[in-house]
Amino acid sequence: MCGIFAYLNYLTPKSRHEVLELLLNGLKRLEYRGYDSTGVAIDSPQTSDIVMVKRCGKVKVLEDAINEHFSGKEYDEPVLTHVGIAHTRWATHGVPCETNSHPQRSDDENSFVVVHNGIVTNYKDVKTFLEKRGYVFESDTDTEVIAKLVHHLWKKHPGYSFRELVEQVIQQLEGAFAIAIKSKHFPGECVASRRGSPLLVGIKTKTRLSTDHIPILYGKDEKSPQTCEKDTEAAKAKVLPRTESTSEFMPLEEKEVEYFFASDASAVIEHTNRVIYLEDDDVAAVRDGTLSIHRLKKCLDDPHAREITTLKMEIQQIMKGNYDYFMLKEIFEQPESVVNTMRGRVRFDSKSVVLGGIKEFIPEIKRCRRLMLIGCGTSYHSAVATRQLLEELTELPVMVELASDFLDRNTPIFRDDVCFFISQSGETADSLMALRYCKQRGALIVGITNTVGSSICRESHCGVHINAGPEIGVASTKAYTSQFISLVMFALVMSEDRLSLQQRRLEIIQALYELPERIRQVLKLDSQVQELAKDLFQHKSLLIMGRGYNFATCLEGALKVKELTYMHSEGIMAGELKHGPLALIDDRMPVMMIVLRDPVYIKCINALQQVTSRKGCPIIICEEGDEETKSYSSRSLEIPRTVDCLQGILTVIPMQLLSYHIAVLRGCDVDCPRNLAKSVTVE
Ligand code: G6Q
Ligand code: GLU
Repeated sequence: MCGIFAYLNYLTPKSRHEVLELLLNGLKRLEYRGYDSTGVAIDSPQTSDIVMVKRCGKVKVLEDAINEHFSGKEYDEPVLTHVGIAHTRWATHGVPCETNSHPQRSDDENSFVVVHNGIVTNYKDVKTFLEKRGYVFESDTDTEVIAKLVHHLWKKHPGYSFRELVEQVIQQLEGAFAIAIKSKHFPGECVASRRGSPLLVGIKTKTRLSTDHIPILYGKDEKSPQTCEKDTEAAKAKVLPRTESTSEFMPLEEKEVEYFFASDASAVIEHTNRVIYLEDDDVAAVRDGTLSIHRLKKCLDDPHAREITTLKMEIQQIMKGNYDYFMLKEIFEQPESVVNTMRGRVRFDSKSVVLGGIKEFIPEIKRCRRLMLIGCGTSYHSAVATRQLLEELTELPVMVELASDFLDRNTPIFRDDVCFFISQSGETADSLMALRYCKQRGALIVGITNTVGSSICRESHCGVHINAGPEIGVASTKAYTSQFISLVMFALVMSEDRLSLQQRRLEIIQALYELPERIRQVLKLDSQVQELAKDLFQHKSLLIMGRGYNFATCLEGALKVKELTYMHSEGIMAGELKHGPLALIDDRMPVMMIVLRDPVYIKCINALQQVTSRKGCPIIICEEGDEETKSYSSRSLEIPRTVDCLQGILTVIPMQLLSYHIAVLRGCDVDCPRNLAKSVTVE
């Protein structure tokens, strides 16, 4: 949800134009995270002031405004040290408009400006507190309280450093945030922090970095607390004392250095592959080119330093290449992404499967009472898709849960439960909250994510990285098939020593081996799917029916259609047809039915007949050469045969393509569907 990008160059001359270009590029890379409005703040060339440009709409609109606003020779002059912050928003508080866009500011003079990702849940209390002290709010955002609170504390405590001020502020905030702050009173400095929302720091130096770790500096009490008055709700929150760094380590000090603060790695990879993933409540501050990471209090097991990790991501992975949209590229990447998910794990010669990230926990998992698979949206569907196989190969009860509903119900969780959290981004707030809920109750937490360094990754006891590569399109495609395969691999690991299941395992491993080629065959249906899209795109609704291993495809297909085309679509369990949905069927209602030669084939044929006898004209997804099934309709898509439990991977691809083509025909923005964002870091 939303993208933060900040850039600081120290003793590395850059003109303001170059800085702006860097900021805009960063925002473009993050645009998939939120795109209803955007903004930047940089230093003015004439004065010591901060200038901001904000616009409603996408980064392109901001770019045009910047070209108009920041013209003139002074913007070409190189500046040795400069800080710029930028934001692409996904509104939670206040409609998308210029005033509500970020950066949000402390006062008319732009003394402190902040970009924020997340929600400050106690913003009303803080606002009341500040209003009583004369602050006049101009936006409807929760974020504005952050800028104004830093300003208030700065006036009260003129001796405090920028970092200390921010430390005081985050003590007052509840909810989730990642923030980057810039101030005209602290030129050349940037302070960033996070709690619940992701944030990383990229470091670029001319020569090799002098260290692989940045020490964490822990504060110690020095003075009595006296930051906020005690007469408001906000002030009732605990105010921690001013801190001083105490550490035998030295912070990162490089002569010429550039720092990037970003919500995710895709925004920094073109500049540097050396990053630090910040943890909750870290305060990262750059002053005189020196980066230091601070925490207020040291807990028992806290580490001494944050590691500087090397990103494995390649720049091509986040470029569109020859494709019009990221989503299309990602759909067509699936023959390779599924191989990457299996690489080094499925050994086709010895017919064995090893999942390094959970290997040591397998005995514990085998002893568990039940498996719980928890996720949201597409990730939840991957759980639905593999539940049946997991039940078969693990012989354990398997519960599949939507993270939000799971939390609403206060679901009972026990120490001998194993809870899987499936999340492409690894940052989805609902899933993360559910993870913490289960962890507190002593369950074993297994993360299935696509994002190294993400919160779910870090907070799990063990996990599987699905290795699908960066997924930029808001509609999840290749992550789904890779999550699916990761869970299938887990089922194979769990059944390794079950003699009675050996035949079944061999059949699945063989099918996994053939899968990339089968996916390639399905992708060849693209032009046929495009023709079907032409039949469908002017309709209001699309029903997608199936059962057994293909029910998840119906749910996932309907989700794709809804989010990309804004058309109504519903995934229907074919067995439920006669219990209600059949009433929708007539000769005009568009219907797709998945009817494959698996154990539920006859039941699917019954459903098909129920539809055709009500004059329904379904588009059928059937197996290659299945003339009998095809004869029920004039329109069909034939997909290659594979083992029943992997069919869902092949049947979902035509649905991904169909939603894509319908969206294009309806003139929708495929990569940035309205009202959505890639990483949902708010509950
Ligand atoms: C679907 C969307 C969405 C996504 C959920 C969960 O196309 O991408 O449904 O799957 O928002 O996200 P995570 O997998 O990142 O937790
Ligand atoms: N809550 C903030 C707002 O609505 C930030 C939203 C975001 O993460 O983009 O402005």
